[in-house]
Amino acid sequence: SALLNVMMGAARKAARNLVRDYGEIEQLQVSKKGPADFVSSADLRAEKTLRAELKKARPGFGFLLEEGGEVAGDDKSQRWIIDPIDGTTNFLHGIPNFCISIALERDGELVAGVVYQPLGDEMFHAEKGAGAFLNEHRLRVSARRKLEETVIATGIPFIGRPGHETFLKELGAVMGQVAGIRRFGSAALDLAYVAAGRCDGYWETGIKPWDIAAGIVLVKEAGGYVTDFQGGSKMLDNGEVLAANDHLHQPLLKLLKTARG
Ligand code: 2AM
Ligand code: CA
Ligand code: CA
Ligand code: CA
Repeated sequence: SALLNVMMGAARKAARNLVRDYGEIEQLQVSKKGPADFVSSADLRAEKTLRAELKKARPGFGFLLEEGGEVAGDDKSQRWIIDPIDGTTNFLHGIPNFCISIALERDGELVAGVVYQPLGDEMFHAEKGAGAFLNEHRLRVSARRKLEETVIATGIPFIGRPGHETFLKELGAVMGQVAGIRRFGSAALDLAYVAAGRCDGYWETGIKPWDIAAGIVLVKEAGGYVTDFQGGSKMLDNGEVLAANDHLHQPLLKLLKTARG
């Protein structure tokens, strides 16, 4: 669609500089926003490009940007939710698992999402009602039903973030039941992997709207379920997310709830 083309075009443009910067990581200016929350000149430049491109194509829309915060638009009903680099720690360490994440929220509902992994040239995209895709291939969540056959992604709380004790309980409960657990370091890509059926599920807490907004659209359009830990849809508000296929979502939710006590 025209909308997705705008989003994908912006992502590709911002990605060109990211790929260049990735090869010259030592040249980047890096500062800390929190105990382990790094931001580099590459994050800021990517965000600037995304903002300019999207503004050019849809002048009235507002923004929610990881680095720039909220920017009101004339059109109060539509805003972009953007993470210019999801997986900055990976990016700065020369680990290729990072992406650009762009979602469109309309009347409080997520209606389109793009997650672009530039080094693998993997463009995940989805629009509400029109399915999810990786490049031109239609995506479908995994069909696995047996927990013991599943690979589940998660995020480990970093220094300065609460929830370490609770996470260890969750991990203890899940690791005893599944084939494997993965920690890739980009929430947006974790959700894209669930949409693609590469991972059977993903959970994390303490996550921000720009980490998951686009990925949520991908998983839903690939036939999966995404909820918070109450089974509701307040993921953007409470920062809890559990994504899985329809067979595994309930069992995983139960496991996590029991573990948390
Ligand atoms: P980021 O790279 O955009 O900051 C992985 O668990 C998720 O947490 C990623 O989406 C990552 O997004 C985010 N993250 C990693 N380290 C972080 C930190 N120190 N503070 C805030 N968010 C962080
Ligand atoms: Ca960050
Ligand atoms: Ca992020
Ligand atoms: Ca980021």
